[in-house]
Amino acid sequence: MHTLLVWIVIILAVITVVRAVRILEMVNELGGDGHEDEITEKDNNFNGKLLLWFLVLGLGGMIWFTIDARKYLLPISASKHGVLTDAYLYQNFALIGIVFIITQILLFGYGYKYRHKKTNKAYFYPDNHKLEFWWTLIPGIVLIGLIVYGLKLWNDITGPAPKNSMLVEVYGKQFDFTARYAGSDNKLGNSFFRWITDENQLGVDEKDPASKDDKIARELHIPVNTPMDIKIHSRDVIHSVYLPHLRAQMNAVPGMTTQMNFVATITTAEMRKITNNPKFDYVMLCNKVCGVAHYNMNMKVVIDSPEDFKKWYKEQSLVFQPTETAPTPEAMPADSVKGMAEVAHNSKKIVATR
Ligand SMILES: [Cu+2]
Repeated sequence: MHTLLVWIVIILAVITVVRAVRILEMVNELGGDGHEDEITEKDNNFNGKLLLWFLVLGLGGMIWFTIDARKYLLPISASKHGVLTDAYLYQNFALIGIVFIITQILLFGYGYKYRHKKTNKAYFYPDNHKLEFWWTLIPGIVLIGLIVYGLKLWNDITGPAPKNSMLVEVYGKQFDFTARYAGSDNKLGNSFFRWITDENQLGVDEKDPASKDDKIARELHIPVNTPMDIKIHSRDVIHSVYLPHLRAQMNAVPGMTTQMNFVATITTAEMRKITNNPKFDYVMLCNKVCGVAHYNMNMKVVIDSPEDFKKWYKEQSLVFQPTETAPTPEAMPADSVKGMAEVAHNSKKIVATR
């Protein structure tokens, strides 16, 4: 009842205001001298000054917010290429910022300077081909330069990794990541999604000699200053392997292998000192909305000194424990063996394209 009364009062108040405005308009129409709509010199000066205020407050606000938002930025990049991509980002910011500030000053400054005055006469200047040529050519060249350099950075990160890189597979599924290290032969054993079982979560082929020394881990440990070759797979939907502190990201796409490579330069211990946060940990996040628990899909990442990495690596378990017998394509029921042979054949093709 109370709410209803409040609404009735609000509606009546609105109707009253609308009627009052209408009455005022009618009074003006009847009693005015017919020159209310004419824009005076005073109006133009006022609007010109408003443009200047808009420039000052707008630009000042933008600069203040930009400086204030620095606290939300990531700490210094912990990868070699990240330093370059950060520099590239700031070069873009600087260039866009300078052009933005100059054009806004010209836009609002001229809006004020050439506000309407009765004594002013417009100067007719339809075009200038020379000017148009240069203001098209120069930004064009600058943009092409930026894009070509950006593509080069991107290709370095996503192209083939250096020869001596450590090979690691990151396998995403709803809603976690698993890492598989290639071991001393630096070759990942053949894998295929139809070979996935409860015991063989990544569908690795036990018969493949390359899989004998593959190790599985629930944390991604990275030795510092070592080139890493990361091969990425997904079991179900599209996920994304996102390492914000390493400025690295690549989608995990079902049915194909994606890759990225990087060299980590700052260990977890060093980054804790840099960020002044003794609890700091690197993290790998899923960056694609992949389902209900997407928000919680992450993996702890540790950048170790080479000694710490060796120690940790020793403790990790092999994909196939020598004593256990995990199901293999050949150990499957007889009617599925033929299908599996085809699958194995096809998966060889997939591997061959990696
Ligand atoms: Cu995901």
